[in-house]
Amino acid sequence: MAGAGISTSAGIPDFRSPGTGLYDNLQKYDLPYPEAIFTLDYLRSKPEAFFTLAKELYPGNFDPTPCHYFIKLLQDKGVLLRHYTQNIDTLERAAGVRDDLLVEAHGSFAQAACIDCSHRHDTEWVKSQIDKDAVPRCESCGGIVKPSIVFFGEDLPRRFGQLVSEDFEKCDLLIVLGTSLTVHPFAGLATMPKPEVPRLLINRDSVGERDILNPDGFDFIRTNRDARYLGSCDDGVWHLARGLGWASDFEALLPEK
Ligand code: CNA
Repeated sequence: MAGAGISTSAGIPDFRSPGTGLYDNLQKYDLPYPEAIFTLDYLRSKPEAFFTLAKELYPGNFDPTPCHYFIKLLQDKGVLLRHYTQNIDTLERAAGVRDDLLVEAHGSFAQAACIDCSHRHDTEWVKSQIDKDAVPRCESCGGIVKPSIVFFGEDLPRRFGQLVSEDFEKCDLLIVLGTSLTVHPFAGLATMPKPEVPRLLINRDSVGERDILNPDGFDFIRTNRDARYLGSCDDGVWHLARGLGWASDFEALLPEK
């Protein structure tokens, strides 16, 4: 399972890293609070803010990182049961992770619909509007056309709920990459493997640790079950690839510089 931290080395800011994260750099939008940019109420009142950001983050503007290619390597080795991502940048697809092995839990830019009448719109047209700094408006009712990324308060795609129980029944290792584990229900996936199943966190800082509010969180000190690599995701997956004897296969997947 992964979050924005696997894409920061591609040049896409995450939400919460102090200084570089989006939440520290949203002053130009004059938001009442940072998360407002991903709420329907704010979208209705000031759509320009979200669409300016969407233009910046639009797929096609960035390349996958070594960490994305590591996920592809797990797929090629036949050991990837599923990749759950919170990211909306579609860099997993760009690295070659197959649709059937991917759950884009917070949606993506792959579809777009009117927030009032749900009428679907062509994504190329939506992109062309965003590119020229226009708010895409529904041809049927004039409502705002939003890419199918999940806003706060919206339901996750059906596929997420459909796959979670069967996947975590089978999961025999969970790797958690580049996420602060603060956005629910996604963050709860970290507590879903069976109690004996090992969990590995690769992240800049330690997150998701066990406490009174999170009794099934990681315990890196008292158990052998949970392990952490504190550093960059790209470095962390390189350590893993070398440890597994896959360094040359990994190297072969990476595009030439
Ligand atoms: P977050 O809350 O911003 O947390 C990111 C985590 O990654 C933090 O713990 C960072 O310390 C860590 N981190 C950042 N860079 C690295 C790195 N290079 N190596 C290792 N660790 C790193 O982001 P989450 O994904 O946890 O929050 C969920 C939100 C963020 C989702 O709803 C996403 O849609 C949303 N988001 C997505 C993108 C994207 O698609 N790339 C970008 C920004 C935000």
